[in-house]
Amino acid sequence: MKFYDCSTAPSSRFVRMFIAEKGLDVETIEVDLRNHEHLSEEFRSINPYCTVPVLETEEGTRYTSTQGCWRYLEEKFPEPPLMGRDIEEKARIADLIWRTDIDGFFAVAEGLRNKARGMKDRAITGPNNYAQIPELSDRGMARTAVFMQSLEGILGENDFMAGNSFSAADIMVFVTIGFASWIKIPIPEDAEKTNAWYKRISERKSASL
Ligand SMILES: N[C@@H](CCC(=O)N[C@@H](CS)C(=O)NCC(=O)O)C(=O)O
Repeated sequence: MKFYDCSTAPSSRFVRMFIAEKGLDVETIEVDLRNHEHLSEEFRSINPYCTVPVLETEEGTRYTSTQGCWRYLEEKFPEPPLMGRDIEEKARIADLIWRTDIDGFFAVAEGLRNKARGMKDRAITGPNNYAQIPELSDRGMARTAVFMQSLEGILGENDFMAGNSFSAADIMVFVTIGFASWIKIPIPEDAEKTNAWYKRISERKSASL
């Protein structure tokens, strides 16, 4: 397998952490997003959506989203299970991933990409250019703050986001919180359970990648 990564990008970090939690050793190819390597003809021929992560299988098939990469790896390497062990846990994890993507990850992206000087006309990832809308940045910041506050309720009395074992939902939320630091929105100080959970996840080996 080959994994197209960018060491600073949150989306490929989702997959990097997942690979590490599975204990896999995968050939990694660094894509230089800062210098727009992802928009080159060469990379377009690998992923026409011009984004990382990309996972290329031994058979040469490529998966070009975090969800596609995760699903392939989970089915191919079931241990340890990261996307649920029974029907209810699978559904709960899928719900949390969806919610975090929309209300967390995309909220941060909206906040960041609509204002950052280096992202002029790159308000949305992909092969097409879109102009920044500064008002959307303010909305993204507000939505991110609401997402951060919601985590305490999601955790409840559990040790992990989707219950009592580590899962892809923890990776999703953990990486999204790291991404939110780019727009300087931290976990609220009084969110005790969330802060304790974040510290626990940070201590995992996969979290240092
Ligand atoms: N979040 C999605 C989308 C992937 C994505 O947006 N990746 C970003 C890196 S975080 C990217 O490739 N950006 C290229 C750009 O900024 O044009 C996923 O994980 O599959």
